[in-house]
Amino acid sequence: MSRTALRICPLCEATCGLTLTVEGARVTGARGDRDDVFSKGFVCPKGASFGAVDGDPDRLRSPLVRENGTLREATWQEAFDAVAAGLRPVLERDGPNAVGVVLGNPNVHTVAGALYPPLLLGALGTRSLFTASTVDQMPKHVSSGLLFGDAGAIPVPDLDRTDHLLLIGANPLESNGSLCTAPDFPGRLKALRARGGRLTVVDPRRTRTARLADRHLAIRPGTDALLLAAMATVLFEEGLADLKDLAPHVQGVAELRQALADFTPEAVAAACDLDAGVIRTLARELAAAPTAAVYARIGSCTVPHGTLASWLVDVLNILTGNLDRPGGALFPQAATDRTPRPAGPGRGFALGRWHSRVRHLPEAKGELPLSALAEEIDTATADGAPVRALIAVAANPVLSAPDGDRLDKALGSLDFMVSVDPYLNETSRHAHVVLPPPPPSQSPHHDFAFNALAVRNQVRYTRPAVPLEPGRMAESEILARLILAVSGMHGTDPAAVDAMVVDQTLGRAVREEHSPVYGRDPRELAAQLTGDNGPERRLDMMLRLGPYGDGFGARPGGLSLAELLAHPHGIDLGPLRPRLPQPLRTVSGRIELLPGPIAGDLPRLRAALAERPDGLVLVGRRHLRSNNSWMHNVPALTGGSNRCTLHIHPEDAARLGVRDGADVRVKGAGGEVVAPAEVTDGVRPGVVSLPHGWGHDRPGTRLGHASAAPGVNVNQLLDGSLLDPLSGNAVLNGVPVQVSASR
Ligand SMILES: Nc1nc2c(c(=O)[nH]1)N[C@H]1C(S)=C(S)[C@@H](COP(=O)(O)OP(=O)(O)OC[C@H]3O[C@@H](n4cnc5c(=O)[nH]c(N)nc54)[C@H](O)[C@@H]3O)O[C@H]1N2
Ligand SMILES: Nc1nc2c(c(=O)[nH]1)N[C@H]1C(S)=C(S)[C@@H](COP(=O)(O)OP(=O)(O)OC[C@H]3O[C@@H](n4cnc5c(=O)[nH]c(N)nc54)[C@H](O)[C@@H]3O)O[C@H]1N2
Ligand code: SF4
Ligand SMILES: [Mo]
Repeated sequence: MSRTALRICPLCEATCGLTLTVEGARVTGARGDRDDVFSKGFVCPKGASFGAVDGDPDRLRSPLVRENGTLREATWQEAFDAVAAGLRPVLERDGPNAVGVVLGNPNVHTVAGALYPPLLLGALGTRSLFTASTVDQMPKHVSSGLLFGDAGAIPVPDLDRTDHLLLIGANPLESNGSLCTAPDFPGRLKALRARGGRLTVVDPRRTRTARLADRHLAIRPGTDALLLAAMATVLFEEGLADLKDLAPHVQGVAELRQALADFTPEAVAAACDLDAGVIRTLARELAAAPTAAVYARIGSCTVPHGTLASWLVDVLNILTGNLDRPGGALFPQAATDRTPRPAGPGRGFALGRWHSRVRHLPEAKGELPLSALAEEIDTATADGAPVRALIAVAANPVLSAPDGDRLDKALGSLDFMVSVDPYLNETSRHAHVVLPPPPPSQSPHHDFAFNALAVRNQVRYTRPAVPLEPGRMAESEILARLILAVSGMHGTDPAAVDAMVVDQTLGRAVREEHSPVYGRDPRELAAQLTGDNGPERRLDMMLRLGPYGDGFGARPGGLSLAELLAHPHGIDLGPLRPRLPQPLRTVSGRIELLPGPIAGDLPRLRAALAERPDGLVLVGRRHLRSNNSWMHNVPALTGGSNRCTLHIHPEDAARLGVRDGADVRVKGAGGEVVAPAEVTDGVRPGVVSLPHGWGHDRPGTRLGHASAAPGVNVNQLLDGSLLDPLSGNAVLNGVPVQVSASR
């Protein structure tokens, strides 16, 4: 007997609604949910393979505990006993910073990953926090923090209404979009063109997205900040800067103009390897379009000037009056956002409040660079203890961060490590305890992170499609028990963690004058919460306190968990709306166009005007059927064109004597790898491309399919020294490499 169940897809940022076919405890099929208010039936090959991803036989079914050097299956009780016994002594002996936390990408795709890691960090009190953000979008957080006073305030291009999209360093036809949640991104781009809109793509590779565009500019990697600065300069020079309704909310226009004056198209053209006239045209078109948005992603962030490029994206949206207006780039308003407080000055955004121990790298948003994790473990210094224990949740930094070999060794030297991970992989193989979460079909879903980045305001919640199998533990309970273990409360009822959050949140809300529950009794409010468990009650609380909430009766008809459960295909909350000045948290209460740290970084950009790399540089790429490091174990998603090959332009291949299909040796500062060449003019001359997340050839993993076709780890070419200084983000694109035919 089969039945169907709804499940929001957690496999990328597009958050499509799926209709699963379920037989017993097994998901045997997945298609797009045609009634989903947001995705309207769209599904990609990954979503369609949900059943295979979910049912991968290599997923761990029970905890593993290390005994005499080897991992053996254990009970949950034994596993948490071992966690408490392993972590508490390190905390007590060496202090909180000796316990590191690594949070990986899937945390933004799970309910548990949204609700518990902040509590875990609070319980530990550690500053040794490393996440996937510093190999990804930290530059965007820093630029938003500086411009708007809130690192979480990220404007999203209004894909469905814009007349003009300048898309930089992103390939949504493969990635399905990032920091821009849009199910069927390809369809939305096609619709933009069909309604007469214009699409320009800037990418050193002629990607599937580039092939859809009106214009493709194959920029030299790492130089987008120069291009964008030159566009801003053209707007000023030619009198095209027009802030429109934004003007009263912005300060620093004159200072900005002066600071960017020498970045003319003529000055940047050679470094970017673009025509100065084309750069002028781009700026004029952006200004002339009825509405327009500049949007940039991985290729603009994971580069030496990542924060400046991220900042300039918003600068261009501001200078053309396109920020915060329909058709431009707007701030979404998610259903679980905090109750919007009245507009006005805030505390601003601080950077570098503390520094890493070894290289003295500044924190950003409370995080240290993932590139510094290995040295924070393997290097002793006079000030403070090294990281001696590690908690990794949904993270595989041995493959996703620079210099995996060094990190691999460092992890092997830890006194204690725990991984919350469904797989025994390159990273979790070092753990003393592995705590496996259930597969997605057995987990609830709500997009805490991505609804705040979505091109349309909407809200959806799906309960587990399949009941927890015997012996399984929900990921929220795993994380709650981990929090209790590090707090010295091992064995306490994990529901206490959620109850504490509810108490604290409601206690705060009733004291906030702008809250719908101001002055009420928190115990009376807590008694009204519904839900089957702690996470559901917390979701109910957030929804009811949030911008669309029922305010616990203060706003009848508003959102609550019950309301969401009554709408299994979701609730549409309308198109993005202008919100300024409410989101601003800067000290001035305005958009600070030229923040001090940015101004301080401009001389480095000026120096880049003269840079001309003479050798090859490396960029990454993603394949539609991939997802970072953990989907190579699913046969349905591997093979075909999804291969770990080095893309190289025919001219470079001919010059180096590299033949299509033959092995090539690629050498970088961190090491070398050998991969088959794929000669293609899809990549520009002077640039080679390898995908990331491969290199599944280390012993001691349980990845049957992936280890049979392991590929190579591109991040071994990096030594971790190249960072964007303001954000600590790793430079993963535009990295100098030497390529030679391998004999
Ligand atoms: N060279 C290069 N390197 C890159 C990038 C690049 O473009 N080029 N991209 C970077 C980017 S953008 C990112 S986000 C990072 C990603 O790097 P990571 O954050 O390390 O993420 P993944 O590689 O996706 O590994 C995720 C881990 O989570 C586990 N997992 C899967 N589902 C769940 C779950 O439901 N719960 C838990 N607890 N665990 C789960 C997987 O088994 C795996 O171990 O890689 C970065 N590295
Ligand atoms: N299929 C699939 N989907 C994914 C993922 C995946 O691994 N596979 N990962 C998910 C994650 S964690 C993220 S963060 C998103 C990322 O989403 P995207 O940002 O869309 O990621 P990419 O496909 O890597 O696109 C980055 C593009 O930047 C280009 N590029 C490289 N260097 C430069 C440069 O200096 N300048 C410019 N202008 N372009 C440059 C590359 O050629 C590449 O085409 O994708 C998510 N979705
Ligand atoms: S686009 Fe993303 S969210 Fe949608 S089905 Fe594919 S993997 Fe899932
Ligand atoms: Mo990412």
